[in-house]
Amino acid sequence: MSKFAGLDVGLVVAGHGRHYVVETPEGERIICHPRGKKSDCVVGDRVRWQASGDEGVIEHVEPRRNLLFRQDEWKTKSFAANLDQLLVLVAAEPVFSESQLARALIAAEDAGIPARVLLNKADLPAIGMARERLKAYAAMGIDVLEVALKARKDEASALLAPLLQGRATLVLGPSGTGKSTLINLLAPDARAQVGEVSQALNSGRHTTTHTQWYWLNESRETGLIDSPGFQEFGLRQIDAQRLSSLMPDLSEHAGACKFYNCSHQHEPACGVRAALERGAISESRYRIYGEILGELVKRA
Ligand SMILES: Nc1nc2c(ncn2[C@@H]2O[C@H](COP(=O)(O)OP(=O)(O)O)[C@@H](O)[C@H]2O)c(=O)[nH]1
Ligand SMILES: [Mg+2]
Ligand SMILES: [Zn+2]
Repeated sequence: MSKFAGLDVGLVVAGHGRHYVVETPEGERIICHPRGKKSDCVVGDRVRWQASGDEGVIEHVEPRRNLLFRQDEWKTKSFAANLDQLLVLVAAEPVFSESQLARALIAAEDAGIPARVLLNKADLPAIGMARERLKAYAAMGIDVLEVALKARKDEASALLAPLLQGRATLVLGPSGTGKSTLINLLAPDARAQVGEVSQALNSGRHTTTHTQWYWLNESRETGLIDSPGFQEFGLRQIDAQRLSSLMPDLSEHAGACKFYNCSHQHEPACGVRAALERGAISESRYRIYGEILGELVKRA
């Protein structure tokens, strides 16, 4: 038995710098600090902690089922741990970066986390273009859902509720796509939840400056995790050789490559480039593959 077995267990529901909010099984929230210098826990972690005055000290982080993170040139940034699924939110407007979308999906695939794409603002005329840009994703077997979180609320919550029920879902997406709208629609007391935590973490603002776990119901079985937007989404944790295997539309054709270690860039008899030429792989997906591969090779 672990030496931490006697300590209280808790769920990390928010984190900012070296301050964390840990929730007890009874639903009480306590500000905690990690023991020692390293602050290596993230939202979604199960931790063992002990009281120290009216705050707490995190003594141990339980082994994770999974961890979604990005690795930029200079730093590694964890999004959340122990996830049941990732929901990548994009919208008709602002126009989304397909590279960011692809990167989020690759990171999820690498971490073994099922992912879905949620396209918001279906009420806007630009939806047609966005839908077009997502065709390749639906074609490779990714669930792409369309909603109008503000314009058609009831329809959106009826669609989403069963997909989220009983799960821990991380919502990722650029700002302005509707993350707050989504949380407020599905977690009726979201404002109270965020207020309580902002105060505790002293971040003092209601914009998303930290990652936060929201419960969608009082029984606390469905969790939705909101996280701040990001500029960069580096994938330097991934081995260049494995990259195409994490992109289902490319990997489908990699078996036809002459060389087992084909980079699909310039080798002869490449199944991926043959598929690209006959239109079975979209040009933007192939371009994104090359762009990420370039970053991985440069590192080596
Ligand atoms: N037209 C339209 N606008 C929406 C919809 N959902 C959200 N918005 C608007 O998009 C803007 C950004 O939403 P917000 O939830 O703050 O996005 P966040 O930055 O991702 O948290 C706000 O002005 C929302 O009112 C929708 O279904 N249709
Ligand atoms: Mg927001
Ligand atoms: Zn190839």
